[in-house]
Amino acid sequence: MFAVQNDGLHGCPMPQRRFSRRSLLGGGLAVAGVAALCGRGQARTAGLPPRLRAAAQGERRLSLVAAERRAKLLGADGPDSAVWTYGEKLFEVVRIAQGETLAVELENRLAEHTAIHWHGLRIPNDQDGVPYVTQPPVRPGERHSYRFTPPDTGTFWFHPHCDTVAQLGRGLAGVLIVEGDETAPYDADLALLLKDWRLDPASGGYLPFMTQRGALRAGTFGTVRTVNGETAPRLTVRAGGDVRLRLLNLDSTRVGDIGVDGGEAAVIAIDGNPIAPFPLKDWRLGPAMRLDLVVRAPAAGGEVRLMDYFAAEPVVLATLAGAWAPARGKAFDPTPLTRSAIPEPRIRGAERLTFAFATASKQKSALAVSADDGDPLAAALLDSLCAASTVNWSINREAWPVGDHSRVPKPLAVLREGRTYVAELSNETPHVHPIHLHGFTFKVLGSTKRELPVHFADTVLLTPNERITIAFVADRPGDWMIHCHLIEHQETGMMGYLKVV
Ligand SMILES: [Cu+2]
Repeated sequence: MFAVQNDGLHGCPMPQRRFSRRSLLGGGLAVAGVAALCGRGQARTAGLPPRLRAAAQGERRLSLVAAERRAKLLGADGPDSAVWTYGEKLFEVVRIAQGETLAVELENRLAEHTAIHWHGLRIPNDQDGVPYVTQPPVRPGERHSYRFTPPDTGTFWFHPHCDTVAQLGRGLAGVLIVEGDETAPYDADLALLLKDWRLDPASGGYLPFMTQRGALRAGTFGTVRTVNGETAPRLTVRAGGDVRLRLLNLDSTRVGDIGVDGGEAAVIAIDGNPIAPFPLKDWRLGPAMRLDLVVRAPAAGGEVRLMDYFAAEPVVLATLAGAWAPARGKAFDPTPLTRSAIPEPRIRGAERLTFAFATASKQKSALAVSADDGDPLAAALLDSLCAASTVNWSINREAWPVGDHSRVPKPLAVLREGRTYVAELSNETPHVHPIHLHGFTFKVLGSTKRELPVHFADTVLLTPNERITIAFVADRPGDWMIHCHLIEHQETGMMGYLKVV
């Protein structure tokens, strides 16, 4: 059993000079072990870990070993907790450049099968990481390779797709940053990973990840809120600098209402997709969603706080503390990021789809077509890790079935490759549902309830009784999952798939 390093982003003295782009991106600003290194007088500060070493021209190799390790999630004096991770860090943060190929070797040292879904990446269906649907599960002791070239820049993540409530609940997730969108260098570039843990504070052990009460309502919340594995970390940044914050909601349940207190902040990307910068007031960040911000760091000795305003009592997620010589005196005016070439939906003449997200009635949940012999989906439904544990929720009156019968769902829709689809996502419940479509980056066109900027995303939050219209080009064939990313909803029926042929 290994102890993992929390990605503590505690600041330490940074060299008294302006960072060049090269020093920012070149890997000198390692995060891991920052606190230990500071005491020896080495200059380190908050930042992303180094890039992977190039294995060959244009290729980066990544080795991930899914295993149980130990981590300090309840503070230095608290008991250890067992976490499931892909490596020696609590969350692996992987950086590659746009155009590079990522070659991943996953080894499963867990006691149950797993796989890796690459959330938000527009990659071929056979690399999408959904057991039985796009690949066989990776059994304990087995290895599996992934190889793909992410087409888009941005802030992405990866996680398992069966028994997610327990595997992600124990921390099995990582971050993939595809670089190449910057038009001007930032003074710091930080990934902030938001995740709660269902821990018993006395023992450090886990409370049940799923409860019937939670699964039927807004989900079962964690007891310990962390950012990069720490409670309300304090990050030292250059006074007056422009700090890129990549926020990732890796939690299974928690919806944040993200704001910044004490300084200026602008939204520059949503789910990794650049958007014309606009001032951050507050932004609902549901499970699996990402938000890239630029925040103007405070003057030396000052503080800017990253807040969650969702609860009646606002929560400080992290504090940026200004230090050292001021970086720049210019007014706060973030430059837009460079956009990737996401296919533009052609709305005129597009085919219309509707997806209703609702509770499941008992009769409706049994509405499924008979299994074909040899259909891999039939196998999925006999595997308790991948079938629904019970049925509470549905999409278009169909629920992802439970494992005690041999019926498989048909696709929610069959789409023609290359065509544009406009889909209305309709929340017929009094609960929030962060809806994720695999494989496609869709354009959010509008909401019946909220002012939303038109933006590209892979996950969109449906608030109670809200309808949101999205559009996308179905440009790659395969079976693509669509589901709620509130994991207890996903695992109790709110999941289906679209077949693109
Ligand atoms: Cu949901």
